[in-house]
Order: sequence, then structure tokens, then C-alpha cells
Amino acid sequence: MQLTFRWYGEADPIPLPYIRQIPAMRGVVAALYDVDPAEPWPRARLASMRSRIEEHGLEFRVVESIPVHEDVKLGLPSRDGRIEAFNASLRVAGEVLGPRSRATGSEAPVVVTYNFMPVFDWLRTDLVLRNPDGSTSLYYDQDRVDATDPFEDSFDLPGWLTRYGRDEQARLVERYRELGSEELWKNYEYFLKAVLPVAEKAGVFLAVHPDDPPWPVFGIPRIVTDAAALRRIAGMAPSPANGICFCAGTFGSSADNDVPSMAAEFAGRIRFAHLRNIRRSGRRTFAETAHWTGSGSLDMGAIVRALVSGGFEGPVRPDHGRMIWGEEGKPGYGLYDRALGSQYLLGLVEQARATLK
Ligand code: DNO
Repeated sequence: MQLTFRWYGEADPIPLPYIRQIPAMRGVVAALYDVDPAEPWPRARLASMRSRIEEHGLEFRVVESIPVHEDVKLGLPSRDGRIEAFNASLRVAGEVLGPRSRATGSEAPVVVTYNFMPVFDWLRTDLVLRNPDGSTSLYYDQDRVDATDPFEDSFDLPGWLTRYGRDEQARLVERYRELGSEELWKNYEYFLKAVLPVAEKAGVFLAVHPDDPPWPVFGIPRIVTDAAALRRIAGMAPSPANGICFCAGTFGSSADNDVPSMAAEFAGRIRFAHLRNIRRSGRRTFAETAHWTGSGSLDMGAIVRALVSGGFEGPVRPDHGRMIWGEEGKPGYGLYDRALGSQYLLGLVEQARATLK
């Protein structure tokens, strides 16, 4: 496994040299975060991001993410043009990031993460839940979501990520409610079949991120939620480019998911792993915690052992950390707790490898 760290580009308060100082940290996870999903990625900008990363002795290892346009998820007649834009960005990622050996000598295909979540990406109800030790965490409370009407003018949740204005968002929510999950699955399959040949040719592994949280919200279908969904995705196309971004914290937010056994079952399809812990406090309510097994509901050692014994050798990143030691910045994406988490993961991997010998 190769340790990686998400970096938000020049706007990120965490400088690349700090990332480089984390022991064993060589891989960076980044993207052109501001490109409209209807547009292809500009090659020159991606190339200059790569150079910046390599100047600091790091490697641009994973793209997270290329967004999928809503027209594709909704199956609108305009979807083919939007898929073409996605494919153009994939080709750019393959060409610009493909021959990656300069920084670290690694030859593994570039990984491109994406998700098929309607309207919202990840969703939280609180970005600064204060813990008894003074640190803060991201938090999701289903009761609060249930009490929120996405059509109200006052609709506001601090931890939701959407590109849309209020009216556009309400219109989309309505359309997805009408669409339902089976149609969404069909649109997903249509998309996959159109992008996989391009990914293969570009030398890129695609990796689907699960829906976070892994259940429907606001009556909108969410489909990448559990082992059955991952089996269905794998069954849609045998291509090695049809991969999974295994987000332990996302799957683990639902007590119905047995995360270590999912890691074991899908190790051969996992192209990228997000490893973080959560603490469930209700059926659909959870707080994000430090990475250590003792702080949350997930057995992180068992997850890492399953990945290692399943032969997973790809990039892994610590995921949302708490904000600690007075750090300010992007909630979930501070330096300190993610750096601590990465070292814990490093120890778990070392131990898992030693046990397997
Ligand atoms: C949240 C992230 C997600 C993820 C995308 C991948 O912090 O894990 O936003 O990057 O869903 O497409």
C-alpha cells in the first residue's frame, strides 16, 4: 500500500513540504477542483499541478475526483455530450499523469475517483461537533436531516456539498425523486459502459466512491451503499478499470455493512482506499473520530488485514480527521489528525504484512 494525502491545490492551507515531512508519505491526491463538469479538463493546468507536486519530491498519484454531470445521472438526452467531457478529462489525466515514474519510480496506473451521488456529494449536519477533549469532528444526525426540507427557502445544512443554487437544487431533488433507484442504476450502467473503454485506453483505473452517507437522503435514491451494490457494479463490466474507492468510514456509517468482510471480498477490485473511523450513536447517526480502532466503531486492524491479505497494493489515504491542536482550516482536511492517522495506518500495514509472512 502506498500512503497518500489529499491536497486542495494552491488554495490549501497545508503546504506540500509539510506533507512531504510525514514519514512514508509520497503520494498526493488532488484534482482541478473548479472545472465545470460540462467541460473537459485543461491539460496545461493539470500538468502544472503535477510539476508543483513533483518539485516537492511527491507524486500525483490519484485524481479525486472528476465529477459526473447531473444530466448523466438523470439520463437526459444531453448526457452523451457530458460523458464526452468526462472522457476528455480522463484522456487528459492518463496523458498528463500516466508516465509517472519520475518522482517515485512507480508504474501502477493512475487512479481516477468519481461518484454517482445525485445532487449532493458527502453530507453532514455539523462540521464542528465539539468533543470532550476539545477537538472537533464532522457529525451526521439523521433526525436533523429528516427535519429539514430541501424545498424551503431556509434550507441550510453546514456540511453539504452541492454546486447548485437553491432553485436548481430543488428542481434536481424533484427529478431524482421521480427517477427512483432502478432508473439511476440504468443510467449508471450506461455511463460506465461509455467511459470504461476510454479509461482502459488512457491507462487509468476508475474508482467509484460510495454514497456518503450510504442511504437515501431527502427521498433521493443513493445506490452505491453496500456489498450487494459493489457486486452489481463489478458484474456490469469485468474490466480491471472498473474499480472501487473503498471508503471504510462511509460504508461503516451503516451498521448493516460488515466493513472488514467487504474489504476481503472486494480487495481485488479496490483501486484506492480511504481509511477512517466513525462512531455510530444511532441507527443513522454518527460522528467522525480519530483513526484508531479504540476511538470508533470500526475495527481498523481487521480492515487493513483484509486488504493486505487480499493483495491490495494500491494507494491509501487517511481520511477526514478531527481538528486538533488549535488548527484551523477545511473541516475534515486538517494536517495534524490526518498525519497522525497516516502513521497509525502505516503501523497497521506493517503489522499485517509481518503476520502474513
Ligand atoms: C469527502 C470525499 C468525497 C469524495 C468524492 C469522490 O470528503 O471523500 O467528496 O472525494 O465523493 O468522488
